[in-house]
Amino acid sequence: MTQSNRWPSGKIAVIGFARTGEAVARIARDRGNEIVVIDDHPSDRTRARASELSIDLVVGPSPAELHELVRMCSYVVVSPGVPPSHPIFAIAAKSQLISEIELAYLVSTVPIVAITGTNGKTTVTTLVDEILTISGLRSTAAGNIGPTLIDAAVRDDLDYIVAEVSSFQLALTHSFRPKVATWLNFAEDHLDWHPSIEDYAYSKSKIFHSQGPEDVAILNFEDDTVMSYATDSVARVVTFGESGADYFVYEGQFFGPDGEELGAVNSLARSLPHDVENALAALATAREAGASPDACRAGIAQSRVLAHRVEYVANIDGIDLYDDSKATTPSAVLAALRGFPSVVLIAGGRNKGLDLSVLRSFADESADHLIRGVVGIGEAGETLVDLFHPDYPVIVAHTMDEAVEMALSLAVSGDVVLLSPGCASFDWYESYEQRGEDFVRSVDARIKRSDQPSRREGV
Ligand code: UMA
Repeated sequence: MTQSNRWPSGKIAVIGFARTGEAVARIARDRGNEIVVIDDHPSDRTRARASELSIDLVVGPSPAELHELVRMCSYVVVSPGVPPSHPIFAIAAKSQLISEIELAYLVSTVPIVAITGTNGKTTVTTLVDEILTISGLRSTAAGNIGPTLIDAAVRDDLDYIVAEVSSFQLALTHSFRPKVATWLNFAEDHLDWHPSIEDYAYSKSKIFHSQGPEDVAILNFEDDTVMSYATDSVARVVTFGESGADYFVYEGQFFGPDGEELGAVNSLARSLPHDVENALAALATAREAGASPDACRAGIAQSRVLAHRVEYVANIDGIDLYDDSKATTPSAVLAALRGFPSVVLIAGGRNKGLDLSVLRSFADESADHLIRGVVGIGEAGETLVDLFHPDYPVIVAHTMDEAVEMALSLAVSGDVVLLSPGCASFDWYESYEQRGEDFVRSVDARIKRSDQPSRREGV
């Protein structure tokens, strides 16, 4: 196996033993490093997995114990879900603290294409990987989707790794250097983790920090925050956007900088405004990584709507129901709302410290998009309802079944009922996937009860 000579020697500490921690511990141990693995609140599954791998888990050490444990470590790899208030951030030296993607970069021998942004990361990462594969390049998607980045990075049978990377992971990088780095967009998010919106933006911008002149930095031409980092880039800057950018749309076709045609907008599985933007970003990224125009066109034609992202569920009495459970920020909800003329919105959940009032402003200011009513769910349900009351019909629901029922009672034929929560799912569910599945289950149950024709295929 080709080995990168950047892999560190010495002892490695791992904080958090879930997906990230397990991959790091396993690979570091295989490479001969001494490891110390710490988890503050291990689940039964976590404990069982540690014992299966013969890893001694240190559970909930005190700050003094933690200090002793990490004192002699060359690196402390912190899982993304460990918050900045964790004592490790005061105990370890800045140079010791890294994320799994930094370690993955140190071990990797193949170029990394990295994609970040507030919304659309998984969709774009998936499409880039597909286009590169159609081009005949050996590629895999990794990071938040598929295997962890470090699991992909130790493989020696790839030409490219296409990685979806989050601000939590980028925050703890020192030398992470993607060959092609794409920043899709920026909106308020994760303010329960980042101390400020500026810190969140700075963490995202770290995707470009270690790039060199032979690398490519791809930025959204229509996003002022993203573009404000263009001048700092040492890499070759490439932009995407409806018009005026290197990759653009003209008369329903996607084009690249040399005027090459990269596919038709109407060949996309769905072409809501954010679908077009995501496709353009994916085309720019794949093309700059070496994909052929033919592969770009084929990739666009084969693209599909990913689960829980404005996914069509069913029609009940002339009302289309969509599952957009993946929308965990208000900006993602706005992107979905822009796709429909008339919506009853089911929203709420655990707010990540974000300003939900932008939803009300959108409803008031957007002449082309009617918000027929709002059903509030979860911890933020009351807040949402208060935001819209008394000018819009609003109800708080206490279960997903109630939410579906109430939304249908507010909607009229031709409307869309959209589950697009704008919040995390962890108040009622373990994940946004589980929340979306519960919505679909509830819609199915409603159809069965009313003896409707069964669900039809997506439109
Ligand atoms: N833990 C502690 N101490 C703490 C907090 C947590 O020990 O103070 C422990 C927990 O007990 C648990 C472990 O840390 O055992 C959890 O770590 P984690 O939350 O980082 O979970 P992982 O399974 O390692 O998943 C992480 C990413 N999680 C987060 O970003 C919150 C996954 O992204 C990612 O897929 C995975 O690494 C591999 O790269 C999830 C995500 O929602 C899917 N990401 C956000 C998003 O997509 O919007 C950014």
